[in-house]
Amino acid sequence: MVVLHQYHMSPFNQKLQRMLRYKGIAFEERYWLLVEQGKLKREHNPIGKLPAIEHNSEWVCDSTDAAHYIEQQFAGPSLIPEDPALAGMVHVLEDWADESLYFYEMHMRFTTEHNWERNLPRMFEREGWFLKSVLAGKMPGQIRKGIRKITATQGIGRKSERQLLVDCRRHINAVAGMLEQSDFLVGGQLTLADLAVHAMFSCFLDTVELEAMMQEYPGVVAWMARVEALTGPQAT
Ligand SMILES: N[C@@H](CCC(=O)N[C@@H](CS)C(=O)NCC(=O)O)C(=O)O
Repeated sequence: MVVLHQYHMSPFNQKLQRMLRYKGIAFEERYWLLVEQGKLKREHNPIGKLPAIEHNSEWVCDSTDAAHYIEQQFAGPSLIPEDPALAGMVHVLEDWADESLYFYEMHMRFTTEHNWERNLPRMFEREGWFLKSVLAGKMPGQIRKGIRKITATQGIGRKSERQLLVDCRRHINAVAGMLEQSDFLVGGQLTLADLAVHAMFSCFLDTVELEAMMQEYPGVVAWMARVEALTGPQAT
């Protein structure tokens, strides 16, 4: 049995959940609390990041490594094309989602005032009494400050909100362009690239501005529904 270890707010979870469902692989979910990060680092993953999968007592950390592991170890429809040119394109798009779009969604969801208010309750919904009891105190402010520091170091957190929205429109528009002649991003069939980009765009929908912006792109909305139909919980 595969165990999918996750932090519940992470967009990367979705990539692996959808992949496992699409391939028809049964899996258990284990959600870690923020306060358990020390244990996670000590016992399983020194980097301390999630998601990771556990299979045959082995941990594979990082959603990209886990996705490639799943692809190699399990049967079921392939999500990484054999053709090297298509596989290369899938890799580039997945990496763009993970290393660029991720920071936009993180910054927009958790640092802008109204979106922070909207997403904060969900951030703590799985935490135990300890974190919940400090919710009224400094904890949320500290987490938000921590996230600001991450996105400022990465770079996009130093941009104005107006510029971020210009960037995000360019990103959404790019995906809309790729979908003009095709139902999926690479090679006309569902791949890991779709799952990676879909995961970040789902988080875009958790912000007021990007939710509205996405509605201006019916091709992208239809593609999101297509990916959901093939890989959502109802698909298994
Ligand atoms: N490249 C990693 C990124 C995973 C990642 O950044 N996970 C975040 C949650 S969204 C995390 O675990 N953060 C905890 C930390 O940075 O200490 C992947 O694809 O799995």
